[in-house]
Amino acid sequence: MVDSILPLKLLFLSTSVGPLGSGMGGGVELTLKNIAQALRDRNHMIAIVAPAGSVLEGFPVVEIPGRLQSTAQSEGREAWVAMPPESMLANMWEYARQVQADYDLILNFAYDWLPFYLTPFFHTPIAHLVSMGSLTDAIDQIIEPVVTNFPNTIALHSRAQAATFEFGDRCRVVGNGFDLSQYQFCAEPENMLAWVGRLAPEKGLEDAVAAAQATGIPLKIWGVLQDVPYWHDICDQYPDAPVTYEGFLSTAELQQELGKCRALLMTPRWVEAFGNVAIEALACGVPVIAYDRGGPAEIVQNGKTGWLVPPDRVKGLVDAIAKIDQIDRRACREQAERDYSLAAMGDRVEQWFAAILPRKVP
Ligand code: HBI
Repeated sequence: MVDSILPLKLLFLSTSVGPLGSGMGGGVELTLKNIAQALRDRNHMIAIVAPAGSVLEGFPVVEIPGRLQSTAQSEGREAWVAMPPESMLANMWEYARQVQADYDLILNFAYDWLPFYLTPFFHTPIAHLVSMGSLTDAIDQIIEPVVTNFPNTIALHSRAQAATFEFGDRCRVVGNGFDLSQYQFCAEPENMLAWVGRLAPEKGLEDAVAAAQATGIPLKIWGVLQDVPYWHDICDQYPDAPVTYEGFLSTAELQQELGKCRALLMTPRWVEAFGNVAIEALACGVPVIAYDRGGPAEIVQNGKTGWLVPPDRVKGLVDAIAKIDQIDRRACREQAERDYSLAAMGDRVEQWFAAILPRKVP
């Protein structure tokens, strides 16, 4: 517990692209849940606001109706800000405006223009946890004045993500944290590889499939099938690859299956802001083979908890797979416990909030 932080009343505003529990919110769904747990463990009061249909076990959710935002990463740098009729995001922030006086701090998880634009209009301080690297000029340009006029209120997950924004050096890097009691260590894997994430072009799944074909080691794929034509193209391109799509599993089911794998392959085409799945794998004792870019490159300890390979080259993946048995699976679990537990993340988030809020004299 950071000494200057008394129990706070916190309002969490979730991602705008899918209900909590649907998987469409990607890593943010898990991040929001883990931060809520870490802070509730420290006696803070959390209220969560999210799209209608959201479910988060253990937490009441204020469900907001309306049409969801389109995903920011599927637009271009020049994309205009788009708001649908009956916007869920607008409804969410109208709710926040009405109740803001009941809270010490609002925490925004949405990667959208509106929350940043509204920040100066609110009385209650707003903190923003930005979930992706720089994607569009419009979003960069609306975040920058918040960085300047509301110091310490913008946090990111990794230094690599920060480096994609020209104002990145003025943002806080908080990593992430997980309830490691939900992840069982597996010492003896089966002969298979894992790939976990939204099946979408920015995730580079085709390289993992090519590596499975080259090594002949079966590859299990878990995650939301977000881009069906993309997946069908991969299947057409690698008809004989030993790969199976295993669907989108809950954390409990995923960690059970993931733990049985010899390694997790991470093949991002973009600067992955963090790479939650890398921590989930390490927590199960599963080494991570990742392209040397983005968040995973700051997580994987090359040669100790996995291998970092030159980006976008399947040969690097194949070479790393050949030497995966050099990695001690126990060292993987130990790294997760040291750096990415709920307690470690709770400390970082409390320190972040203490930097934003006026010191509350007890
Ligand atoms: N796109 N417009 C928009 N808003 C979000 O909150 C958002 C997104 N794309 C992806 C996303 N959030 C989450 O999947 C992050 O975890 C990446």
